[in-house]
Amino acid sequence: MDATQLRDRAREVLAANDTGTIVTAAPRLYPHQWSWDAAFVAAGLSTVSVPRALAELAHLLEAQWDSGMIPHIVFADVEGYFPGADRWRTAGISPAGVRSSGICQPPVHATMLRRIVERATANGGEDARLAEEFARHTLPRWALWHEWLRRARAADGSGLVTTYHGWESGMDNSPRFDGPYARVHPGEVEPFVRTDTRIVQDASQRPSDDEYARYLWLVQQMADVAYDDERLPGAVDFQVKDVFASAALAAANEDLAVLAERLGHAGDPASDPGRLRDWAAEFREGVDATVDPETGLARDRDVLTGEWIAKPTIAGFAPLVSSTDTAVREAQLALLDGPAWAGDPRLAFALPPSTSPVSAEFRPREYWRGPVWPVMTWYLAQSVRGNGDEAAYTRWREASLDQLAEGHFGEYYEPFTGEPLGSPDQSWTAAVALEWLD
Ligand code: 9WN
Repeated sequence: MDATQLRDRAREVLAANDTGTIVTAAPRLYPHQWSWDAAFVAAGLSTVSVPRALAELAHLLEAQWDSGMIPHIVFADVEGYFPGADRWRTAGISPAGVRSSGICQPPVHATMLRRIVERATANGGEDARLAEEFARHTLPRWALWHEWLRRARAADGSGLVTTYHGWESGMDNSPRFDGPYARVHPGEVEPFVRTDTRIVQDASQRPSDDEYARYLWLVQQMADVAYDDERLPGAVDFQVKDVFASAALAAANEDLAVLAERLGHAGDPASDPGRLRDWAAEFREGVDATVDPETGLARDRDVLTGEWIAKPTIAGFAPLVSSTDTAVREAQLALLDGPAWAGDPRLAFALPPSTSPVSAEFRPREYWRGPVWPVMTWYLAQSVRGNGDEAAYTRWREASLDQLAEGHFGEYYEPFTGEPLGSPDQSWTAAVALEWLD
């Protein structure tokens, strides 16, 4: 497929996944709205229609809890995904009329909103007016989201966000979580039937049943305390400081500060740029402090054992998202382009896999244990470009477009063969194609 065909197909995919209310994360596997997917999808949509992009974010914001938490799934009124809305037991906690999960995902929203506003401002006219008005109007809501993350998940001042479930990281079964999950021993889990393995029929591309038993056990533990932020630390068997989500939060605070400065924050103390920049610094420093001097990779930390988690996964490159330390950034870029990562000569495309292809943990087809995720390539690329590294951006753009030219918009890709895996027509993959081609 050439660039024009790819762009047309990506637009078709997003239009086909558009229910009129949301763009589902994927047509069959994920028929609802996911939090970080919605942010990336909105960025891609804004290349086609700024109002449609803003509507996607507005829908997500309607599901924001009173606490400030933005849930990781906002359920549409359809069946077909497990665990569905009932299993989460969030009725009465989520806003009236909203059915949501009870956990969150990485806070990339303000970063994507800044992108959308900048694109709309460049377009001028009605696009600029709508996007700027939307951003000005919703600034306090995004600030509340960031404030909640800091208060409920990082009150220890570590500058690192605690996650209570691998799903909160968005990298569900990454080797990062093998240690913490090995220490989760599910008690009696209410019976369940998975739907994902009916849709992705090669079960080796999805998490295992053992992993799912743990996933559901944690949901049960959180639902039993009604997702009460005060009670979660005493109730949940999985508690990990997530370095990648923390980097996303650092960057998002900076991006929100830029928006507040440009658009004015109308005396709203919550979205004061100085306050947001203090938070950005707190999480940036938190992330920088995790870098392992031996490997050069950032690390998560298991809160329950106090141990660092030094696994060779793409999350180790969190400083590329948040750090302002030039030495750290340059070392990380060299590592990422080197033979243990995107420079492995066996790769079909020189793109970073989710787990190092030369590591013992690497599984080329298994979800977050090895495949290349186009959305991660793009997120890292736009981060390094924002910090002035145009060359890396251009290299990854070309390789990623070569990967996507096969036209299925896979959720993830086998690194050596380039085979699309998981769901086809994944919305955020189509969105990323539009972003690359804009
Ligand atoms: C659980 C929707 C989501 C992404 C995650 C990805 C996958 C869900 C699942 O799909 O997670 O949230 O059922 O496997 O890991 O990053 O947001 O695309």
